[in-house]
Amino acid sequence: MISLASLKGTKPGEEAKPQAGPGIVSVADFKFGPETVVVAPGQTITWYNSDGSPHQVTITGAKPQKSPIFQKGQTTKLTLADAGIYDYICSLHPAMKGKIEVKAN
Ligand SMILES: [Cu+2]
Repeated sequence: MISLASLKGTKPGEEAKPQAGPGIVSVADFKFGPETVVVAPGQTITWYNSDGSPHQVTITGAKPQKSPIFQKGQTTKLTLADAGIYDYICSLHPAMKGKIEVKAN
């Protein structure tokens, strides 16, 4: 029997790669892309890991948040309710830096 996962070209434990779009950040070659993601308050931000290495998202600053560690082919998600600019790093690789801009319309 052909599993749905193999039809999508994913391996067990992997998710389908989300299409690039609002709130989607790809993690590849130890970089977050785009480096600054712009979302509305309460909009989910989804990171997709294309690297062989696990990664993680830690929002630093006044309102810290930590995502779970996510492996190759997996996503992690965070939601921020308040407008502002949030710097974040990967706690496993602190040289990896990104920014989230939460902007009310
Ligand atoms: Cu990392």
